Amino acid sequence: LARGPVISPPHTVEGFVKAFLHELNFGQGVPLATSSQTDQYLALARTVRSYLMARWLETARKRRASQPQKMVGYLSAEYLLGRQLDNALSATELREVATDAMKACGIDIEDLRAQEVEPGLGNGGLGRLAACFIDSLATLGAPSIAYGIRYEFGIFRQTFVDGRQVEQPDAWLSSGDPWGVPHPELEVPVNFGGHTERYVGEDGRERSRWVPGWGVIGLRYNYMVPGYHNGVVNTLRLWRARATNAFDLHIFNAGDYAEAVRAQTFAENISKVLYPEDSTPQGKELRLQQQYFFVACSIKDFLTHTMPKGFDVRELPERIIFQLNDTHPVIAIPELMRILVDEHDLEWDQAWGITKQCFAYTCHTLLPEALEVWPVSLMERLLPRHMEIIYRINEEFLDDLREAYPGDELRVRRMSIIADHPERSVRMAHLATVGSVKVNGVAALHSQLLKDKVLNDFSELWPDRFTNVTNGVTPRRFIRQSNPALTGLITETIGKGWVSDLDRLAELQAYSDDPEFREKFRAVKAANKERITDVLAKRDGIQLPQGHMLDVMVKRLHEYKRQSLKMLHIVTLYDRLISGEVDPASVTPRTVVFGAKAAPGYHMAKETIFLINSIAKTVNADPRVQGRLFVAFPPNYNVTLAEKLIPAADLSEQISLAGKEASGTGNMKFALNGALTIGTDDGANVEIRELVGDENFFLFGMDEPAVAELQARGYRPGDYYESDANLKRAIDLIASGHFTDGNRDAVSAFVGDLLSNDRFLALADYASYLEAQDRVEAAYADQEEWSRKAILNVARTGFFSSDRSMRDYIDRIWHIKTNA
Ligand code: 26W
Repeated sequence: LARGPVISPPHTVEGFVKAFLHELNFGQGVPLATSSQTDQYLALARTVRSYLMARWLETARKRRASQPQKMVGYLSAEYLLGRQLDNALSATELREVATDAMKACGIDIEDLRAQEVEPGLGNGGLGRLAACFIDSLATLGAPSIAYGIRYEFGIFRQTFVDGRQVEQPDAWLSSGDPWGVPHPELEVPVNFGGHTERYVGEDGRERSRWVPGWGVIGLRYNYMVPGYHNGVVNTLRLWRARATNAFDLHIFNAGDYAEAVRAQTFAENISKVLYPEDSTPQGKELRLQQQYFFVACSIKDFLTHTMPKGFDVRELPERIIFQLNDTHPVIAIPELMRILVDEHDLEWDQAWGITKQCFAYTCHTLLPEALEVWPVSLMERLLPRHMEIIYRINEEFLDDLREAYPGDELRVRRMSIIADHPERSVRMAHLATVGSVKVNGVAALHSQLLKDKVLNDFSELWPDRFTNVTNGVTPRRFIRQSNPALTGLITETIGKGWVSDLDRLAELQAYSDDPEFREKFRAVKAANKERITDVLAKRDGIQLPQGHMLDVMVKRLHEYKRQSLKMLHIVTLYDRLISGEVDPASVTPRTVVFGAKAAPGYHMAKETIFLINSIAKTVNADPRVQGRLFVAFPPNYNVTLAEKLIPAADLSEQISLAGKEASGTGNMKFALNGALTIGTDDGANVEIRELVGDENFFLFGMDEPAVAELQARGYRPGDYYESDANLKRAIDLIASGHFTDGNRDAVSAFVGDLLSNDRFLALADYASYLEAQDRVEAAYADQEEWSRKAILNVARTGFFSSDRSMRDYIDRIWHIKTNA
């Protein structure tokens, strides 16, 4: 029995009620009669968790019993998970049982669902992508483990005070962590600081030894990642930092109790908070500590707990591939070298041969300022042995380069892992590229630009190392859970199975001309609009007008994404209406919804938030545009809100400057939920347009070569302002203080930057954007045609399932076998 299958609580209402009451009574310690909604939510979550746990143990047992298989270790500093309850219920087919069980206890499960605080352990695209990927890996039954950090505070909660962003801490753990399974007994020591020593071993070989200055302990928390309807439950393992006993003992013995407690806090700081920057790394010491902390814990954990005892490290490349989610975990490369050379006593060359095969690197950006670099001085202080190892990796790499490109010292310097200017520092993207089997971008255009621009020297040297894997999103969360109405319609039309085989959406194409199907499709949209109306009323007291086209722009606030261009469009629409230039009855009523957090230190982004709020306030209060134009900016856009908002959208705004958005994943979610895209030729927009067809996509703006050419010629935003009357009127209206209670000073910096700098060429694309928006209005006026386009967007975007992305990684990068 001990080796047999794990016993799960029965999948019956009675069984579930029993398990729930057990959790409520003996976990929460309250009787049903006096329990609060928090008690009930926690007990429900733990009940569901016990069902997951049974499958999790079973998955682990099967893997142990089968032949040793190569695994993937996904290393990511961020996982933007979103709420867990719904996902767990639908993956395990427990939704009905749980709903009925709660009803039997006199509880509406909806009320409990609303209690859950989402774990927001990520900033935006990169973190959400990691969450979609682990969902797909479990659904594919891929042998994998995901590693990250259990931040005590996730992405800040955004509030608006007088239209300006104010950040509040996200204490997501304060009402308990029912999904996390802690293992405090499994401590992983992690060292920092100190110095290195040279010594000669018995064999006469010279070696280096790290004498660390201090250390912390990593505590393991497991989160279960259920596959969809396949019984598989994988692991997301997040690390929490704690002080070592030796560390405090030492100070306690010195008699300084308060100092010892302070030391404890110092160590715990490492997993305290997620850095809210998602493009400009601050080069903060604590961030490097976080990176090394979780990477060291993860590799150690893999080698000591996942691999059998006494296993030969020379076999590592047949047993593991670590996927590096951007450069944040790249310190893993020198860390594995250190383990092989210093702890397993391998020769350098042999260790390097192994290490190079154990990593693959995904780059998620094209902005030069987003590429991480760490000052050598900081590295030497915090990780002296790793710095030594990086020096040696670089030396040998530069030797090879000089051989390959004799006399081309300029190229050698460009490619060096160590930069000399403006400060001696380690270029993490270079280290990642040198130490990986594959380097990939996240959409076709992005991967091409990586090869041609950002990492051009490297792709010339190693053309086969570079590849593309276009991003994807999980249809479980972003269609099935978030859009039950559409899910119902799809299933009744093409049958089951599409949720884990999204290419089957293509079968919907046949219905795009069917009037009855179109009617039902519009009813789905209308129902989702009603739902978001309720949500925003309850959540924020926002009263959305009804019967409008819903135009949505949700993503992090960044200049390259060009929320400011959307703003100029709104001001133009408003100006047309108040100037009497257009007949109000002839314009399509439109509600624009924004959602965006700005990095707390990003001044321009915060000014943009203030301006959007100012415009919203003015527009919504102006009787002249009532019923025609409305602007909503609900604060604290997160995964939970996205799940309600995206299914209701008619129009998806994907308007980044061409060549700047690596991929985008929101764009995919909108298309899959039947919104049409207005977008530039950027990131995955390119592939969306190719798939849905030109006639079902509103393209505008310069493409990447045109952008490059204009910038080479010298871009002068003022010229566009002077020569385009619409643009001039919009900017003048903002500058006049019309939206800021007459206060021109409040907008002068913003307007000044737009007119003299405009780094992301918003003014250059304005006319084209306006023209495309006019095409949108005309198209929307014909609801039959619009429905056809929207249906075809759903039918033709099955490619963007993250299941397909994961299969791509599996087949072309990882070379692992799945159990499915
Ligand atoms: C502070 C340093 C830093 C720099 C970059 C932190 C985080 C980043 C991320 C790479 C930013 C990010 O999330 N990039 C987005 O990744 C998505 C998933 O691949 C893409 O779809 C988005 O286009 C890209 O902006």
